[in-house]
Amino acid sequence: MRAFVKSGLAVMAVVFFAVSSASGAETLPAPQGPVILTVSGHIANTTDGETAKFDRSLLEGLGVTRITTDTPWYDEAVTFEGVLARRLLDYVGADGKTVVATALNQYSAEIPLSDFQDKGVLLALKVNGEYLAIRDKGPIFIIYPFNQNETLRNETYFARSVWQVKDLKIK
Ligand SMILES: Nc1nc2c(c(=O)[nH]1)N[C@H]1C(S)=C(S)[C@@H](COP(=O)(O)O)O[C@H]1N2
Ligand SMILES: [Mo]
Repeated sequence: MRAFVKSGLAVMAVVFFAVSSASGAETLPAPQGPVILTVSGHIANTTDGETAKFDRSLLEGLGVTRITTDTPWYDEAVTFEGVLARRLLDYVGADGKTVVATALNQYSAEIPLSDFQDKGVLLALKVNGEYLAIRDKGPIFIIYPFNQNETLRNETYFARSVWQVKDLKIK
């Protein structure tokens, strides 16, 4: 009887594995708190079959990284804390060429996916230890490591530094 139950479970596990790997898609844990970011478009893994929605703790669960840099938006160098954009791309299984980042005020920028993969872009949630308030460029500010790389210190990358980000679409 026990062996029967065990082998039944083993069969179910194999079937489940086959189904989940056939599409390569995973269901990600659903947000419990307020949704601050929705990722849509060409992604394999979703929270609801359609998009990947994140509350703050799901995002921070991907691992928190810091960048200290000068920027056009603060008088002095500040320390940003958040999630590396490439970690988010891996987690949602992003596959594409471009990310369209849209802000709460409907500003949007097209960002090459390669920036997120190779340029150490941070989805910043905090500045100098404090969560970014919406009135202060929160909840998410796309930040490049400007001080580490002088080729980033120009209008092209400043224009991709979207603040009040609410939505990333992978195309
Ligand atoms: N949410 C949001 N992010 C944005 C913008 C915007 O209007 N809204 N402007 C972008 C552009 S075009 C540039 S050059 C810089 C400008 O920052 P500044 O307006 O503080 O000079 O932020 C970028 N990020
Ligand atoms: Mo700009």
